[in-house]
Amino acid sequence: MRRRTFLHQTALAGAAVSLRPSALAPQPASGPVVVSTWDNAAANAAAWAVLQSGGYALDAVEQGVWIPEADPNDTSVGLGGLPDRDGKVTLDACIMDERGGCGSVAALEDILHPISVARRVMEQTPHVLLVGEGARQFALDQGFEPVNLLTPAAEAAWQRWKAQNRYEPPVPNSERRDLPRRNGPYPSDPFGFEDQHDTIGMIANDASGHLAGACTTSGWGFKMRGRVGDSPIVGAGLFVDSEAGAATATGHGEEMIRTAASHSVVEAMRHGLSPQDAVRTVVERIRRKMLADPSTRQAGLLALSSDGRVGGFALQPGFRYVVTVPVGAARPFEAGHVVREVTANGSTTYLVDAPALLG
Ligand code: SD4
Repeated sequence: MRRRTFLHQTALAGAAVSLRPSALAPQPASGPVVVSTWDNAAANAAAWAVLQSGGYALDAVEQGVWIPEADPNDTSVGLGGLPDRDGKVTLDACIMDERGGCGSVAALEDILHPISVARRVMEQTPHVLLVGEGARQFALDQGFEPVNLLTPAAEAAWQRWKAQNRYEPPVPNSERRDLPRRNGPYPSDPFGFEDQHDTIGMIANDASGHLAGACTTSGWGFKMRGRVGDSPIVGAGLFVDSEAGAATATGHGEEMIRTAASHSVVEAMRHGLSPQDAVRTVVERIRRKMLADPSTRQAGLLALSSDGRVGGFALQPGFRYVVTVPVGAARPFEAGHVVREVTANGSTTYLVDAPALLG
């Protein structure tokens, strides 16, 4: 019996009787799979370029998230990210491989690709997490060039924010640049800034069955100096365990940290839940444990099982994700509305509107 099949069946055998596999459950993927938060199709394409040629999942997720990190128009990842309330762009990132190896950086300044610094932490130090000036010094010692990450547009947004100087959490779904801001069904932004947060969480399975994940962000726009979100926290913004699967999170990081959200999703899969049931279960838990008004928060979770099935679920409507699989492969997800489907370079990429608890 193949090892994965054995693990899957063992997990199901140990699960409660009510955990019947859904009749809609997709078949395990027959090739690589890459899944990312929000409409990060360009990042999936970069990851696919690695996976398509038989490359390593860890390289795929690292190179995939380089795309938004280097995009000055993405206002919350890497270059062009909105600064903290003192005007400094500070970055959080985490990476994990199929062995459970992990590295992360938090509150890192002046470095274009925090994900690659996180990988160096994993590969070149005995540690998991480096923060602030120590992380910056480590990056420079490793040969990363210092760059100014504060673009004129982000600085102008910060100046506008300072004029109002209201310190409140970001609006849910502010990543959705296509949504009407003022009169639509989603709450408008009290600051008048449309993109206060954004994060890419990417999880992937390569053709050899290696799982990996990466998560990178500049966090809340105009956050308190020193604030660290869930993205660099292993188990909160990202978790990978080849025996069960991988998960990543986006939205209000404090909620993810309080519930160890990504780890919880992977544990749910380990105990036999499908990826879709796992993300739903954990969003329900986040909602139950929430101290704030849930209508003011967003939590979006993605899961990829070790046999290549995908789940996505959110607290509020509006969370989207992108999945890329080989052309001709069955859809690896069982729920959600497909907004767009594009076939290119031997792959099909689906943009999926995730189901939501409050939707
Ligand atoms: C954070 N979780 O820093 C990140 C922000 C985010 O979509 O995911 N935005 O809390």
